[in-house]
This record gives sequence, structure tokens and C-alpha cells, in this order.
Amino acid sequence: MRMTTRTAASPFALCSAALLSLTIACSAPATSTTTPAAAGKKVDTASAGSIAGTISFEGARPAAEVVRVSSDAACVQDAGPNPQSNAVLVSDNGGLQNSFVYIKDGLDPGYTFDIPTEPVVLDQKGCFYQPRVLGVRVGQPLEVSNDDPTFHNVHSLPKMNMEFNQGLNNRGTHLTRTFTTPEVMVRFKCDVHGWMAAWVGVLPHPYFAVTAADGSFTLKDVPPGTYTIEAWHERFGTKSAQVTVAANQTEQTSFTFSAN
Ligand SMILES: [Cu+2]
Repeated sequence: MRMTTRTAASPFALCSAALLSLTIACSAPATSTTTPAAAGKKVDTASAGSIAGTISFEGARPAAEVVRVSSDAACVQDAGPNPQSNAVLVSDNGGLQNSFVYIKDGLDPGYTFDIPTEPVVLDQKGCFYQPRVLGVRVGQPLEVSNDDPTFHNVHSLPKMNMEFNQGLNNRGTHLTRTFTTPEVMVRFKCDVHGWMAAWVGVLPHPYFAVTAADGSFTLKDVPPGTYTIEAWHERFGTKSAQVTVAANQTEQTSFTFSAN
């Protein structure tokens, strides 16, 4: 659907009325000269395509990292004193988990997307953020919960959004926040447990995914067009590629990270 007409009162009609008092300068507001003809349009899912692929890791696998959690007895209950870090997870076939993949550029700004009212949940369990990597929409609630019998403080470290730092005293407590500005990625930490980390990608559209255990991802209902796709990983940085999506087609795109 394209907006081709405007229903707002003409600025000139308003000016005619203003002539009676001769006190208002009659110039049309600058915004009226740039009608966003396509603003508010919805993606036609009947003709949309998708982008799918795999994020891989190439080369010698980084050595498994052990996290020492014994500074807090409550953290030991879940996975013992020396659980393995989930920062770098590579499958037997080289698939890289917890890579954040999203449309970085190329989406027609005329599209609008309903903001989900369902919160995205970031849990704290066993003194780890779970999941470690996630995405949320601008304006969508992010609910951070404490599932541990100990104190955590949820400390976000954004560059574009408002920082917050709030304690969650015990199991069963939670807080809810929203983000106002797109930002990939916002780091979360806990000042009590220095090993805790989460990464939240904040986007104004629904085209993002976190890679599964085998490194795979899919972005669905993408309108036909040419896009810059970026893959991000907390240790290996970012890679990007141009992808053209045709109507009703799945475009394959994959990225390979290495330790160097
Ligand atoms: Cu904590």
C-alpha cells in the first residue's frame, strides 16, 4: 500500500484564516515538501523472500576456557566450580554458535513493523546470562530475570542507549527495560560475578537471528531488495556481505570467521 494523498489541512487554508489577524507568517512548513510517500507500508509476506546460511569457524579451535565461579557458593550448585565458558562454541562441523546476524543496511525506511509487546527474556541461571547472545526490537520490553539464590546486578553498557545498573536480590526477581535506539551490540555484565556476559542486539526491524549450535540462521519475510548483511561475534569481530533477495526466493549467504 502506498500513501498517495494527504488528509491534513492545507497550510494555505490555515494561512487564509490567519490573514484576518495578519500576525502569522504564511510559509508552508518545510516537512510538507517531502511527503514520505511510502511511509507506513507493510512488508508483503506473500512475495517476500528469505536469507539463510551458516556462520563457520575456520582453523584451529580455540582452547576451551574454564570459568572459576567458586567466589560465590550459590554459583557452584549448577555446574560445579569450573564450568566451561560459552563465549566460543564451535560444532563438530565448524558451525559457530551465538553469532548475531542481521540486516545492517538497505531496508526501505518506508517500512514500519509492529513492535512486539511480548518481552524478550534474558535469564540469569547458574551465574551465567542465558542466552548469552540475543536480539530485541527498539521499544520491545527486555525482561531480565534472576533464577539463582544469590544477588546479581544487571549492568548494561550501551553506547547509544541509556545505561542502567540494577540489582536483583534473589531468585524470582526481575526487571524490565526498553531500548530507544538501534545498537549492535549492547554488552551486559554483572559486577558481582565478573565472568557474566551477555550481548543484546537492538534493532528497529525484525531481520536478525542468533546462530544455532550448528551455526545456521534464517531471516524470514525479507522484502525483495539488496541488503548489507552483517555477522557479529564477540571474539571474532564482524563480517559483512551484499545480498540480493528476489521475490519468494531464499538467498544463501554464509560467513567464515577465524581466530586471526
Ligand atoms: Cu551476577
